[in-house]
Amino acid sequence: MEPVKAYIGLGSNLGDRAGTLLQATERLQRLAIGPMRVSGVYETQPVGYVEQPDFLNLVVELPVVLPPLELLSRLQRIEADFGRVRDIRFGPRTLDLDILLYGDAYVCFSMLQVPHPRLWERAFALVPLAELVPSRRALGGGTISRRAERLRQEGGVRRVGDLRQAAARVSQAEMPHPG
Ligand code: A4P
Ligand code: MG
Repeated sequence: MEPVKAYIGLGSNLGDRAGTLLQATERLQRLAIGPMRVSGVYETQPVGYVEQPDFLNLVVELPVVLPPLELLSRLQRIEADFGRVRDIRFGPRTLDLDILLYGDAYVCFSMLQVPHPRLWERAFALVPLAELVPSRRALGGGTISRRAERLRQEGGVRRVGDLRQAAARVSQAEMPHPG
């Protein structure tokens, strides 16, 4: 099978969000056949269920030779490994992994639709995706970058730096004061 670039959206709004995302990207790298690219990290207001903490979101580009459903099941295994803290039903989650794009393919199974059906309306997915593939076509015409810019203006997403910076900042804040 020819390698395909899959774009995975990561979200976390429970526990050590940046640490979880850093570890999750390390797990994702192991699914790839070459180096992955990683967007910046964004702090985003919750969409859908609004009574929950803010998310950290980012997107990775993963060169894979896994068919779509196989990729989904690998992602679900990773989610489950991080999901043990998830105890509130329908509540916030330690880790959410979504397949946003799978090459140029349209995938439509009952358990998997790609491009992700809600991608085009969601700044928390589209703004980081636009860092990786700005000039790709978006649904309804125009580029991903144009569409992301329009969504960004509605607010609710703020770039907080790259992943390693974000993770380092958290662990520093949690370090006890000297003396
Ligand atoms: N599924 C179908 N298509 C896909 C796909 N392209 N990628 C199915 C991944 N999964 C896909 O997902 C439910 C089912 O979707 C899966 O079993 C799979 O077969 P889930 O992760 O169990 O549940 P969920 O994520 O809560 O549901 P859903 O409907 O996927 O929600 P979303 O759309 O993922 O939204 N606000 C901010 N700011 N940031 C966020 O990251 N995330 C959500 C979850 C809501 N609000 C958010 C964020
Ligand atoms: Mg999901």
